[in-house]
Amino acid sequence: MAFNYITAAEAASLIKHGYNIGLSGFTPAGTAKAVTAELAKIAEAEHAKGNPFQVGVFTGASTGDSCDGVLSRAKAIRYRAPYTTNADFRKAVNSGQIAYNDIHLSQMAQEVRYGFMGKVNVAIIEACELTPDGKIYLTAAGGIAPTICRLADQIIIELNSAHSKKAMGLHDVYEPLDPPCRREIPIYKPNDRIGKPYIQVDPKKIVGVVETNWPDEARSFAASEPLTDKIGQNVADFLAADMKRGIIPPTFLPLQSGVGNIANAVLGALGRDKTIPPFEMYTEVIQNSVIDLIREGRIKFGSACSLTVTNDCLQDIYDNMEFFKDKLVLRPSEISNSPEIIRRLGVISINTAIEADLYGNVNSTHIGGTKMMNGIGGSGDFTRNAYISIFTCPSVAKDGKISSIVPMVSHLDHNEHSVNVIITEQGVADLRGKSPKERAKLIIENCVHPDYKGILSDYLKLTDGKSQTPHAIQASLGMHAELSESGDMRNVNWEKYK
Ligand code: 0RQ
Repeated sequence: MAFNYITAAEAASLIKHGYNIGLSGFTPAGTAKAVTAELAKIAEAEHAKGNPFQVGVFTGASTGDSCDGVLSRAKAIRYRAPYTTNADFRKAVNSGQIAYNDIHLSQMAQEVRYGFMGKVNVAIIEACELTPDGKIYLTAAGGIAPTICRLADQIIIELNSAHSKKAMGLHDVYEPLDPPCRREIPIYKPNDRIGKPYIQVDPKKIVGVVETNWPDEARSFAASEPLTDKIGQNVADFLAADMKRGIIPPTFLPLQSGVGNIANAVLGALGRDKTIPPFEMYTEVIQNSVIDLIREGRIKFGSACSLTVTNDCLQDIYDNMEFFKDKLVLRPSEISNSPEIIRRLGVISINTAIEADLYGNVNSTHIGGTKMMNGIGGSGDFTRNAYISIFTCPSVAKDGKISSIVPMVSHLDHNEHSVNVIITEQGVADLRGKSPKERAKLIIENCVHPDYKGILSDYLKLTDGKSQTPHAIQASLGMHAELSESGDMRNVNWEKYK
C-alpha cells in the first residue's frame, strides 16, 4: 500500500480536543517528537481563540521535552499515564493542572487493553522502517507500542532517519493475551526471543507518515562523584559477599538497575569487581554504562525496554550492530517489566529511594508526602518480584537539611514486605529475615548519617519499644513537620511530642 506522506503539522491536525493519544517510546528513547511538538502549537492557537484543547497522553514511560515539555507548557494535557521526569510537567501536576495516573510500567499496556483509561484514538509511533504491508520497525524503545497500535483507530508514523535502519533487528515484539486466556510468557533466560522484530498492523490504519530527522532527547548524566561511587561500591561489595556465602549462585543472577548517577556508579563498581562473574541484565532501561560493560565483556547480555543512552552511544551501537545484535534485545514494557519473568529469572533489583523509614518502607515518588517528583516507574514491578530487592540513596539530601531515613515515610511506594536491603554511602542494612524492630536498629547503625543517628534513636525512645512496629504516631512525621517549619530536619525537638 502507498502511504500518505504528510507534514508533522498536518498529522497533528488529525488529533482533536478530547482525544487520547498513545505514544511509542520509553524515556526520551524512541518517543514520538515531531507531531507532539506541532500539537502543542495547535493547542496554544485554540486556547488563544478561547477554545478548549486538551488530550489524554498514554506512554511507555517518560518522554522528551518535545512531548511532555511542550505539551505541558501549552496546557495541552488533561490526563497522563504513567511515569515522567519532565520539570514543566511536574510543575503542572503539582499545581493541579493535569490528572496524572502514576501506575506501574508493567501494567500500562494491559490497563489500556482492559479499558481502564478509555479509548486510544490516535497512536503516534516512531519507526526506523515501515513496509507497505504494515510492518512497523521501532527505534530505541518498545514501550506500549504494540498495544496502542492494535487498539488505536488511527496510526501516525514518525519515520525518523536519525535512527539507523540497523535498529530493525533489536526488537522482540510480543503481546500476551488477556485473562481468562493468558498463558505463561515463555521467557526462561534474559536472551530468549519469543516474538517478532516488528509490529504488524493493518496498513489501512496508518493515516499518515511524517518523515523526520530528530535525534532522541536522552540526558547525559553527571560524572561520578565520591558519594555515588561509595554507594556503588557498597552495593557491589554486598552482592559479592552474598555470592561468596552462596545466597547468589556462582553464575550470578540478572540485574535490574534504575536510571541516573547512582545506577551508573553501581554498574561501574560491579564491572570493576572481578569476583563477580560476567553477568546479564533483565532491566527496563539500558544506560551508557551498560554498553561500556558489554564492550568490556563484563555484561554478557542486556534485555531492556529502551536504549536510554546518549546519541553518540546510540550511533556507536548502530555502527557496531554486528557486535551488539546477539547481546541486546528491546521488549515492550509489559515484558521487560513483567512480574512473572522477574520472579522466574531471579532478578536482583537496584532502585533509588527518595526516603526510607526505620522499618524498611520506601518512598520513591513524593517530596514531603504531597508533591510528585517523577513517579514509580518500574521500581515497583522489580522490587515486589525480585530475588533480592535493593534500595540506594544518599543518607542526606539538600546539604544535610533532610535525612533520607525518617521515622515514617511521608508517602509509601514499596512496603516493608518487599524491601530487602537499604544501602547509603554510610553502609548496608540487610533487612532480610529481620523483624521490624531488628530492622530499625540495623538501619540506624548502618545507613543513617551521623547527624541523624541520635535524632532517630531518640525518636524510638518516644515509642513503647515493644509493639510489632513501634511508632509514636504524633511524632512519626515530626521530622517532615520540622523541615517545613524551619527548613532543617536537624532542628526537630522531640520534647514537644512527649
Ligand atoms: O533534588 O533535583 O533539586 O537536585 O530529589 O535526587 O539524589 O539527584 O537522585 O535523580 O536518581 O532521583 C527517586 C527521584 C531519585 C528517581 C528518584 C531531591 C534531591 C534532588 C533527585 P534536585 P537525586 P535521582 C527506573 C526505575 C522512581 C522511579 C524508578 C526516581 C532530587 O530515582 O524517580 O525507580 N525513582 N524507576 O536533592 C526532598 C528527600 C529527597 C529529596 C532526594 N528525602 N526530600 N528532596 N531529594 N531525596 C526508571 C524507570 O522506571 C523508567
